[in-house]
Amino acid sequence: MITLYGFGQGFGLPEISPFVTKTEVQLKMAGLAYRKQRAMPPASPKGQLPYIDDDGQSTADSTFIRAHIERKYGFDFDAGLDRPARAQAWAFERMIESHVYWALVGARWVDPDNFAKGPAHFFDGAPEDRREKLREDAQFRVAENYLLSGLGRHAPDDDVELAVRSLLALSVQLGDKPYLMGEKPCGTDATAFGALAGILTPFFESPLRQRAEQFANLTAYVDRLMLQYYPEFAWAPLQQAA
Ligand SMILES: N[C@@H](CCC(=O)N[C@@H](CS)C(=O)NCC(=O)O)C(=O)O
Repeated sequence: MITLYGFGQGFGLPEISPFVTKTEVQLKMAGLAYRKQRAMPPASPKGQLPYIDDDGQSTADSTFIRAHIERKYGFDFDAGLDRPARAQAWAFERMIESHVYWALVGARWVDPDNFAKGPAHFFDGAPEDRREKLREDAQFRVAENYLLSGLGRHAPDDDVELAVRSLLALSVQLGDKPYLMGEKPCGTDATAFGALAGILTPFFESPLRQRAEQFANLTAYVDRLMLQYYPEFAWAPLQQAA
């Protein structure tokens, strides 16, 4: 049995972390049974979530987990795609994880209002005399990573402009297809869904979310994949809200 370690529900999402969402959707795509357990990043062999335990074998990092599933269970997430299409899917994945993701981090962690209503609550259970310091330290550390990612150097507005270029690329790639690479979901759909749902969740107000909402095919895509992979989750369709 596979155990997936993640943050769990929150922020109007079935899973707080885009990377954990990616892995969870890929487990569902592969039709593998799993149980999910809450954890915090220091518990992971690589200090980040997600990680999995598969019959005593620990694998950390969403891409290595995907490789583990492909190797151990013989499931090809990109079945039906030729080599150029696989390369294209990988390039989109890297764009999402190395670029779009950081815009999401900026909106959640650096924006003071969003931080206060969201990530600050990770520390609610900490001893009262240390709680505020832990919050400040964590926000500082994430803001520093955001800066080092490159995108944070352009905050507060130009970072959104750059991220929107990537959202436009995703929107153009999706077009009026059901999935990014065609009629069937591929591995990168899990990545795109995790990041887009994380940006579009109504829980956080942000210029990034407002701009993302302008891409009607991306909002419809998130609604569709939410229903497909998390049918039990109470998600108010974005298309209705628009
Ligand atoms: N490359 C990793 C990235 C995972 C990642 O960034 N996870 C975040 C949550 S979304 C995390 O655990 N951050 C805690 C930290 O970096 O200290 C993957 O693909 O799994």
